[in-house]
Amino acid sequence: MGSSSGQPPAYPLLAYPALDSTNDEVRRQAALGGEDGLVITADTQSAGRGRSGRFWQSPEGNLHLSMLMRPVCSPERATELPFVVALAVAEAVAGLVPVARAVRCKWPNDVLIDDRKVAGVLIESEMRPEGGVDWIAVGIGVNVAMAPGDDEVIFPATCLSAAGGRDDGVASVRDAVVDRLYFWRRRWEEGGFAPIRRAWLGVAWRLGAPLAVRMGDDRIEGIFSDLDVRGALILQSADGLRVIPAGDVLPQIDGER
Ligand code: BT5
Repeated sequence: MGSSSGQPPAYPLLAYPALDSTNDEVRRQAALGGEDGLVITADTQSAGRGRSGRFWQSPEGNLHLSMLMRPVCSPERATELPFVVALAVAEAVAGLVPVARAVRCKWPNDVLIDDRKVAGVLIESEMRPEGGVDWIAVGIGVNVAMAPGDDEVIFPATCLSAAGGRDDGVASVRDAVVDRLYFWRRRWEEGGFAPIRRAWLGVAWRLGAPLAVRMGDDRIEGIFSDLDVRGALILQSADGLRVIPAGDVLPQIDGER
């Protein structure tokens, strides 16, 4: 359970060798009265998941972390949180790989190194029966030592070690992620979404360039021109501006490679 320096971490941590999913453990801990800021990690997950119930490969050597948050904002502003988290993870990752590597945020909440996905974020929450948010699970997976092969994933993946990252172990990646998470969350609470949106756009993957997005059965292409005030993706497509609240950015547009 120690931190990378051998000292106990400066934040509440429950570190497990194995779990179904760290997000599921947040749900259990929340029911037991777990407090805001509690960090849960598992060396491996048997049922690690991505968005829309997709599977998240969770081998030992990678970081699987969830933070329990008690309500941080009004429910209408929940769409802002993924960007706060992605930004924190991107900054942590950028501090761990050589500066020549391009660390970017892919809409809505993935982190890429040189066009390959190194981290994903899954945010889940539950309401109180009487209304209002009870808890939020901020789930983060960072590929530290291993990444799935290209034939196993919808978007090519990489890991910190393949990107020449410092080999200080998972605990140091965990500490860096938690540190940046606290920092960006405070920034968001104090300054609202504007500074988050600005910083995220500053490291956005393919801003100003053609992008293809899958939304349900639709595939939309256009120039990635902006992020709206709620975090929706704005594409300049052949038939005008398209505002996309949710979807998957594809690795390439038609005609590429
Ligand atoms: C995500 O979903 O990127 C969110 C992943 C969140 C994982 C963390 S680990 C800690 C916490 N506990 C959990 O149970 N989950 C969170 P999405 O954008 O839907 O991407 C999922 C897709 O990425 C899969 O369908 C695969 O194609 C691909 N994939 C699976 N494992 C991967 C990995 N380790 N690295 C890169 N891509 C992966």
